[in-house]
Amino acid sequence: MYYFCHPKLERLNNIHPIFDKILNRGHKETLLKQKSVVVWMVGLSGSGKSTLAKALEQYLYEKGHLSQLLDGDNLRTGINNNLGFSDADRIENIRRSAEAAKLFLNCGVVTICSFISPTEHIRKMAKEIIGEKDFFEVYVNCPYEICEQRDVKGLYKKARNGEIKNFTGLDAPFEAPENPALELKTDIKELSVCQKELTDAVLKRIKL
Ligand code: ADX
Repeated sequence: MYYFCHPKLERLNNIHPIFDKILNRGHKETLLKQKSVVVWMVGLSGSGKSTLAKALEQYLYEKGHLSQLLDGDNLRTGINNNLGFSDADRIENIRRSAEAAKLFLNCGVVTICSFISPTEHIRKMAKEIIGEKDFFEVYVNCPYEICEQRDVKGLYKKARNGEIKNFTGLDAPFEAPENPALELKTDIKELSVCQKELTDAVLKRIKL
């Protein structure tokens, strides 16, 4: 269990979750004519996660599928706005985000998550929260040097200049996923090719 950010588990003693709802995930999947899944996009800042995630959301919409995109930068302006980039804060960021993803998953929605999720430990936690069979891990693989050249947000330059601490891949770790369900090498493949590989794999996965 990964509740080490909330050690006071005894607080849960008088809580009575109602998981025996009349309507379950299956009813909602039938309504939406799709199987839900969490597509968990892993990769360095600037690797192309958000671009691919947005393209996937648009594609699914055009095909009549309901999806929800959860993106690190977005959630960090709201539900996670009290968190930074220390190891502990990243763990809490992913814990909350995975719990949010699970709510959408259980509502039958195709949930697209775009987070650096830099370590094996963090991804294992997300996978445990969501459930292994519903966790579709996509590694958006792009070397640090290429992300640094792209530097879409100007963060790599700031990190080099010491203006940002704990920057993933520089002075904070990034461990590549060992066995992702899908790997997209955005440095050597056209974006359109990566997009097609992603949409094909997800469409197959969500067919009722
Ligand atoms: S995670 O490591 O906790 O999974 P998350 O995906 O939520 O990260 O947020 C990453 C985004 O925050 C990056 O795309 C970038 O825009 C921004 N950011 C700001 N500071 C940092 C940092 N020190 N390391 C990485 N990303 C950072």
